[in-house]
Amino acid sequence: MQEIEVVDSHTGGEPTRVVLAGFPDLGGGPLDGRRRRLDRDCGALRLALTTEPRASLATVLAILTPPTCSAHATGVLYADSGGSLGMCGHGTIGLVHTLAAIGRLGAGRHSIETPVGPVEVELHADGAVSVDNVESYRFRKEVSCAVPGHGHVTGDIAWGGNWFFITGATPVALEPRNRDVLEAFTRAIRRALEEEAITGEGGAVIDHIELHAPASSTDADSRNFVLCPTLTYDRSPCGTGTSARLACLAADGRLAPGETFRQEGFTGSRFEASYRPGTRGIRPRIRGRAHLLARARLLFEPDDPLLRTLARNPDGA
Ligand code: PYC
Repeated sequence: MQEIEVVDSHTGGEPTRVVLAGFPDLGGGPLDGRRRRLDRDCGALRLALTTEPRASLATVLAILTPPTCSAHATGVLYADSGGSLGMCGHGTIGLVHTLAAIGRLGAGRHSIETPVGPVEVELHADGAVSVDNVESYRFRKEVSCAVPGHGHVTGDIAWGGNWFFITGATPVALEPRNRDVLEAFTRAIRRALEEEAITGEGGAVIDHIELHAPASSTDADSRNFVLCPTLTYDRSPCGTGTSARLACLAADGRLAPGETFRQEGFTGSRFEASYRPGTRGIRPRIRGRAHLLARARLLFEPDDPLLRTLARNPDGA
């Protein structure tokens, strides 16, 4: 019987499942190559680890993989039920908290290798984690697409470790009671971008849609709703989404280097963010907290018909 050892945590409500052992060997070499092998060969197992009955649809996997050199504490591949991710901010916070809790990482600064480049992390004495994310930048400003039932919606396209379409044009308040409307609206934006062939740089699929509005409390600067590739929303304020938003604010001269930006997520949890100037855009720093949920050995019986169903349709649940 196949066994996979995991530690589950959440960062501001968004689940991270760190895969410690038992996942198929994805080979050596650059992490983007291992990411392609994950997408090509492991779809059914990825779905088995990120969907019912073993997981919530929001679950992001952080699959440990050896780093390409000893400068990095570990390598990691992120994936959810929609596919692999380049980077994941809440997932990196969950990963660092988990590795510290099981004695594999101490306090202080470390480098973590991801398929989109190394990120520096800092484990603080109070348990919070800061992530110095990959360089983030705005690719296109004020791009419009026709969204059925909503007319033309205009937003910016930005990179924060994943590709985002970011808009302040929201049909309803970013409140939990409007979740269904917001999911339907952001899914419709995603479809419209695909239909109009609006992409990130180099034709990259824009697989995250971010809405923003004024914060609901006076001690935050903004509130967001982020649709993930899973087609459900991020329960955390989304680390890569916050990075992409900072890149847009910086490009518009609305946030200075070093200034703190307090991002409230759709469920009310917070990240604190700031940036340093980068070469092309900015170097964002995101600070948040994760909490442990479980350490488990997940079992996969070879005659489980569910696995055969997932193997027949490894691209989607
Ligand atoms: O925190 O970057 C993030 C993230 C991406 C998808 C879900 N969370």
